[in-house]
Amino acid sequence: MNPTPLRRNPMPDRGLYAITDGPREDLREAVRAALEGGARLLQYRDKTRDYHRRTGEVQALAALSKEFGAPLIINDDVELARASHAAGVHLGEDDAGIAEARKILGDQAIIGVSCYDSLQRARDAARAGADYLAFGAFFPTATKRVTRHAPPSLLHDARQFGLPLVAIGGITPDNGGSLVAAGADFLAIVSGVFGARDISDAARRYTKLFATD
Ligand code: TZP
Ligand code: MG
Repeated sequence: MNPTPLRRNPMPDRGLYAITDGPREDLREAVRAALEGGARLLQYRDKTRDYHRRTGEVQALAALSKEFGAPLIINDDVELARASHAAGVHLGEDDAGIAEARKILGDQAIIGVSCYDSLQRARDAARAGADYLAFGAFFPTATKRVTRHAPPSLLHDARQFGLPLVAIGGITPDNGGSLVAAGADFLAIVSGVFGARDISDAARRYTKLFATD
């Protein structure tokens, strides 16, 4: 018998996926506020190459992630995820492949993959062992220059892969409900949470979109 290995960092089932917008001086406080507002998954996204600051920030966020029980995912950087014992990594098309990341991070890691607007990329990622599939951008966003736009129907079509689905790109508390209705398990948000004057209140508004009663 091969018992199913216990996952050290199980994915939550659904909810707000808060993605950081640093560098910022108050990163730790901002992330705490997002977690207090109900974020269930947390991603450290920092496009700089400042190794020391990045390492220190990830350490601080790992402590918060543990305190709130929200797994910490590192954007792009498999090595930082490994060194910091983060829950996992998020990979885009310019990052490491899934097999390589799995080899480095192990069976228990959460490996999320950007699929943009492509069902075929999602199929390939699912076959290669991804733990969640991310699609977008669904709406116009100023956070990242995007060339591919995903229609909400893609979420419905991607249900066939049996993996958690993440929606990203220009999502607000007003338009997010339509994506949850279309099949998104997680709403991944940068500016709507971390650009808000009251971060925990903003996070709470997204969290409410997942209320079942
Ligand atoms: N990938 C596709 S759109 C996007 C990323 C990282 C930016 C999402 O940011 P925001 O501020 O929630 O629109
Ligand atoms: Mg990337």
